[in-house]
Amino acid sequence: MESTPMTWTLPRILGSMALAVLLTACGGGEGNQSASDETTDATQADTIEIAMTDYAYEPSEISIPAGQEVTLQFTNDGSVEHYFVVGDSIASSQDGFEQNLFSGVSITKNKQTSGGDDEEEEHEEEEGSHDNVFELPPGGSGSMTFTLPESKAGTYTIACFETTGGEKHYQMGMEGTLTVTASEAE
Ligand SMILES: [Cu+2]
Repeated sequence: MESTPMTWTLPRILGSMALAVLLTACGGGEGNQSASDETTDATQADTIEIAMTDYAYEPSEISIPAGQEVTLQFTNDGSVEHYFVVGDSIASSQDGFEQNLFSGVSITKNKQTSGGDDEEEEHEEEEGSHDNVFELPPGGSGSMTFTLPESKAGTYTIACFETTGGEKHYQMGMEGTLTVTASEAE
């Protein structure tokens, strides 16, 4: 009975020594670890919801931080197909921008369309070459996820190049402003 305190005290001492060794081991690597933790925090996903209507974007002014993964979540609340295109100045052909914001940027697209039988929609999805354009049929929703490099910092125009009644949507007010903010600016 007297030996009872000894038998549990020794393992306790050994246990706390082992713990001390573990803590020391962890502490040694802390310098590197905290640096990568900060990077993880900075790239935390951010979601911005944008509704497309006849004929506007809501909101029409959005701000996206460079160097961070951002998801734009779209819904088409209008009665016709709408496009989300971002660039500098509108080309003379009026079918797009001279320079697209997303050129050279890898984008992950995701679409949910209520009318899944629409042939035109399927065709456009398979095409996959219009990386700079996000189009949605009426009632559709979808998202695009990307990380913009710091070199893209600046102010851009958002416009819809779909035509209804002989007029481009952006000419009817379906345009907006997208600002890419450099991370050092804050
Ligand atoms: Cu439109």
